[in-house]
Amino acid sequence: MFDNLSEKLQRVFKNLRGEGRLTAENMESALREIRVALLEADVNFRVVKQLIEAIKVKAMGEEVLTALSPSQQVVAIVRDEMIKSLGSHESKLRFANEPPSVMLIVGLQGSGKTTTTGKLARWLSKNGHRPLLVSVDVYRPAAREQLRIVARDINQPIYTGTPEETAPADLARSARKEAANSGRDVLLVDTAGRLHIDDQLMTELQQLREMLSPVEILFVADAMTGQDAVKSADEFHKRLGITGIILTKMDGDARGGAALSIRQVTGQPLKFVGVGEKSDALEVFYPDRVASRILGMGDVLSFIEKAEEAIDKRKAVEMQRKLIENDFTLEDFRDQIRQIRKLGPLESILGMMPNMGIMKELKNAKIDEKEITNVVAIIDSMTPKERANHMIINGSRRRRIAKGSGTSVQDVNQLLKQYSQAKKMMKSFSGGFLGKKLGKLKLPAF
Ligand SMILES: Nc1nc2c(ncn2[C@@H]2O[C@H](COP(=O)(O)OP(=O)(O)OP(=O)(O)O)[C@@H](O)[C@H]2O)c(=O)[nH]1
Ligand SMILES: [Mg+2]
Repeated sequence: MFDNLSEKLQRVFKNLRGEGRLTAENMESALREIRVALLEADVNFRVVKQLIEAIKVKAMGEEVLTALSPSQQVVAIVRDEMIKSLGSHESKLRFANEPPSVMLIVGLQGSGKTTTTGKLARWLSKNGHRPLLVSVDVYRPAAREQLRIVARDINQPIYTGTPEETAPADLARSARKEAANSGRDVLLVDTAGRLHIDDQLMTELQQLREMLSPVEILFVADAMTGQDAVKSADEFHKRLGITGIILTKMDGDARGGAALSIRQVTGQPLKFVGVGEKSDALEVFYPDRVASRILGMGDVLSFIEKAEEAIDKRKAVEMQRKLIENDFTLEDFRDQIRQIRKLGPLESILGMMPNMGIMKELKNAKIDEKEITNVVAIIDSMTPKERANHMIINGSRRRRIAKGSGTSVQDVNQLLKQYSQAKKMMKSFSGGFLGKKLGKLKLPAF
């Protein structure tokens, strides 16, 4: 996400660095370029105007022009102003004093409401809540079935209604009763979408709001639709009063404009972003991290959070011990590869690393997922003895392993070489400074 915008801004900053000294003139031209980059990223023009004004006032100040490294200061100013327009700090979900907290999920057709309802339920249950789901989309025949499948996949309960309950209000009312009776503290209500905002839909949503007094009315918007997402959020807010926004499909090549404008235009906070189709592809929206990502500074914190969720802590500690005792076998090597895979496709992990925006070459050096599968297959084809001590793997064993894993002897040789190198590298890590650092992060030093 934000690749293009991020690249353009980095170019502006790089040019500024090349200038050596900042003058009113080169600042003007940098600001012009930043403005164009933002507009091209589909950021709302009023928001661009405000941003540029604020950046200008600060960047043209005496302090910056005489500072030692003015270009860095400009980066910092742009970042600060971006954070401001993104909302300054994360905006937590609200909960009712008396459960169940009802949350209405609303938005236009296909924006990702049903998918997001499932993601939210998963997120809530991972964060100590007990959600119940219900779909009140009675118009599209498959809609309720879709949420039922989503709920089953994430292993969360859903209220499916009785044959008599054919109206949204009836379904919602019974679902709330069910939540209260079964000790569920959050009721997520997936609503119907329309191609355009129409009166019938709005009336229905207003009725649901009156009846349920939701603590949250979350507007789900498709980031790929850029300014249209901002416009419809604004209109929903005027007619219904939304309490937060979830931007979906941020994994696509959305230009970032919606993220940068939606808060300013609606006055309502972004709470989450959707970054994929799977149920775990939901991230809490942190303005400072997103601003860093836009400016190509990476998002190391999101990465660490993701890693911590995926990596089995107990295993990580055990791995640490093995590293220190230099007792790291091929079996451990395989485990580590598996754990890293749990983080998701390697490309999306790389995208979160600092500077990856600029290091296009690295991204283009396509990471071969198949190669990883091969590595696991090769190690699987070894005997436990071989895994414990790679030194015994001679020529005939290598041929057998290649055959067993459907790979070639060269593949086996290469893997053994990689393993020896990793082992050597880890040995030097585990003793020194890096070893301690990695230990703290509980990340396997792969
Ligand atoms: N890549 C990506 N796809 C998403 C994301 N969120 C939703 N989708 C996809 O968007 C499509 C529509 O999602 P739904 O959840 O059915 O949308 P909806 O708003 O419930 O649609 P209606 O009920 O028809 O109004 C599906 O193919 C989802 O997989 C996301 O964050 N990233
Ligand atoms: Mg739906």
